[in-house]
Amino acid sequence: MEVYGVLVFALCCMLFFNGVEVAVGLKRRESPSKVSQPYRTAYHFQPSKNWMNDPNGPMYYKGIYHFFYQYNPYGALWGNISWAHAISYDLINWVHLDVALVPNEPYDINGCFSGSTTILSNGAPAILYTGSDTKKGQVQNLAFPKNISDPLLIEWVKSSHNPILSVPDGIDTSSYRDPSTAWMGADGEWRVVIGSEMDHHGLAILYKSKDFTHWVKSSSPLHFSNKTMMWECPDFYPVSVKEKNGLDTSVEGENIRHVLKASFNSHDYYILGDYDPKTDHYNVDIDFMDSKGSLRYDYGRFYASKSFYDAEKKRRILWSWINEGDSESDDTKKGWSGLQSIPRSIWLNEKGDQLMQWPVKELENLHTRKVHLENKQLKGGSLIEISGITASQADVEVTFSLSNLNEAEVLSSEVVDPQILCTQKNASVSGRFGPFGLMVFASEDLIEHTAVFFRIFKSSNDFRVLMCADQSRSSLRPKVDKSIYGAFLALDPRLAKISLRTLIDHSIVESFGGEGLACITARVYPSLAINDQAHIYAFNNGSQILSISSLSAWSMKKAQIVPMAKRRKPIK
Ligand code: DQQ
Repeated sequence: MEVYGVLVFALCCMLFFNGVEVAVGLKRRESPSKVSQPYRTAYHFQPSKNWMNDPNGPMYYKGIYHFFYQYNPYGALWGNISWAHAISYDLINWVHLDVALVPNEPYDINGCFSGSTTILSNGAPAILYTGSDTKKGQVQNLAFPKNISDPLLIEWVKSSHNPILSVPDGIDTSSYRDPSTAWMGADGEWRVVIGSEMDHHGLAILYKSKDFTHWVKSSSPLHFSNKTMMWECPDFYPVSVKEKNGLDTSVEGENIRHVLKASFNSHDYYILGDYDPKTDHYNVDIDFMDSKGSLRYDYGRFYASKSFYDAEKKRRILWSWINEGDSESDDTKKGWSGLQSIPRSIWLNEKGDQLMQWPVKELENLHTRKVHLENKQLKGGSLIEISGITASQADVEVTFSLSNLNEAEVLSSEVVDPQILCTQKNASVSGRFGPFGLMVFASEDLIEHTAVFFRIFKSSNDFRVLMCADQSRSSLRPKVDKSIYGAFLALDPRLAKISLRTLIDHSIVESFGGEGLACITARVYPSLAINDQAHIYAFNNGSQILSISSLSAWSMKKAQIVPMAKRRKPIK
């Protein structure tokens, strides 16, 4: 096994990767500028500086998780788009490696755009990515590891066949990108979809290949929609209807349904359906933007996501780009832009009509000081502080129990946009059951706070649970985004308690309602409630009494996300 020698830096720490010793140089952290950095996160993935957007090609290979992402090595704004690369043993602590793909060929000189990895039949990985060529036209390219016995996969070689695909007739060269992970069909041929737009309709163009290099376009796309524009970053994968375990992308058989995700309108939407691997026909239940409703991975900031199958732990993991809600000049000042979500396990719910999401279990290894309380009454108009933990760097899980639900407010209309409802009835608007939930990044005087909360409504013979993330008072700074987000939780509050898990990390508030039924991610930029000036409260601003059946909150340790020191040549 290869051991990499290192140049010695002033501070150096070693991470041990199952016997592969990776030397990590903790060079004195270069602050991109002299500005203070209250918004850098402690346990969400981010590079030490510069621009980051889409997650690309996550995979598990020879005992190591690999993560690539769209990156500008030279600045805090989008540009010079390259594939940066990091590795991990637990999806939480990471070592940054050399950039894997840089735009240096005529077929990608204007950017190595998004794409995916596929583990081929011989066990070796391949990258399919979009290149922006000399004329800024989009083409598809292929790259392979230089040395497949290197578990770190440090060097990647672009195929001499590149570009392996050019835009088909009828498609604009600027609307042809983001190849998915490939899967194998019933005939033993590979399939891949590419995001596109035709006649102002979003579509996933389907290609087939016997050798992964020569691809033939199928006569029909895998799917298209006349209710959306361009689809970016399509993802297509099987889910089990019987168990929470994830499935490898090529798995077929009984008790399997397929998810198609497309990124458009600044959100990640998904649909469920049955895929026939013989005909490539995909028969969907409820289509994108249907009047019956649209499913989204996350109802806040969450875009260009990508999933992968973790063969080690038999689960499907979802990553997503969480962009900034401040201005470009703020990003230039702070020297960086963009976060990744905490990797989430995803699986089909028991009813089979939506996905569930939960932070990967490994995150709990960062739990440190814990506070816990049970059976605590919260009268109408009251709040309690969750003290004793680091409020700017925490993981909070709370379950509320309610009684006398017949007293709930009546929701007059059946079809209501949850975001509009959360905006009309924000955290300061008192109701009956709700708003109740958590106030995070709260200043002592509560002038600043971000509220993640619920409201219960009665409709004709049903109940509806609304989940909101209200950023309207998240900052005294005038020019940062203060949207209010909303989603309905598909649960019956007569049968289930209402739970909320919120990951709080300096400028991100990632919330999971109803044990993962709905997620809302917010980016906030408090000016008072930063670092040890931040507080967390559980609150009830409704008139009805309710109780906290259980609340556990932990301070979170900082994840190790560190650059690899410059290596000398590998020592055998
Ligand atoms: N970002 C990439 C594109 C993709 C977009 C460029 C989505 O490949 O369509 O950085 O955020």
